[in-house]
Amino acid sequence: MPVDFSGTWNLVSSDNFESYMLALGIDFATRKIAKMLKPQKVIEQEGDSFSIQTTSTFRSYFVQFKIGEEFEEDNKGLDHRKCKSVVTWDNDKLVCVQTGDKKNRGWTHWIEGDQLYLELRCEDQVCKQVYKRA
Ligand code: YOG
Repeated sequence: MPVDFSGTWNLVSSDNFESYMLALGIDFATRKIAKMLKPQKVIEQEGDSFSIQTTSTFRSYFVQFKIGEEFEEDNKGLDHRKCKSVVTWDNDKLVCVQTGDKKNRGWTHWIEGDQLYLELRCEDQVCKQVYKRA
């Protein structure tokens, strides 16, 4: 029985987000706004089907996937670079590999206690975020 990520989660901390955005080529002005945001994630998990809605006052992003099934990601409102993404389980961690122009791009989600963790990777940068249940 895998973990259940379902729920509403609010950002409580974000480490190295600026460098992650820089690695993604996000411009200065956008980075200044983005680093002030406190996004909320609404995750729905039904068997192997997931949706993740990340909402903020500035931009929002929605993604839907099934474990092990590659999908096209447009990263609309983020860096707008298309990539081929696939999400798999690594024990109780959800691991996404985003293949495209940027090397080593992807993310990992896991839960510890009542907190949701997110590691965002791009090239040599890793941003670590922590979310708490709303
Ligand atoms: O989450 O891929 O939960 O999609 C990463 C922002 C900031 C816009 C957010 C909006 C990367 C300006 C998505 C922030 C920086 C900066 C709220 C993280 C790009 C643009 C949307 C992500 C996964 C895993 C699901």
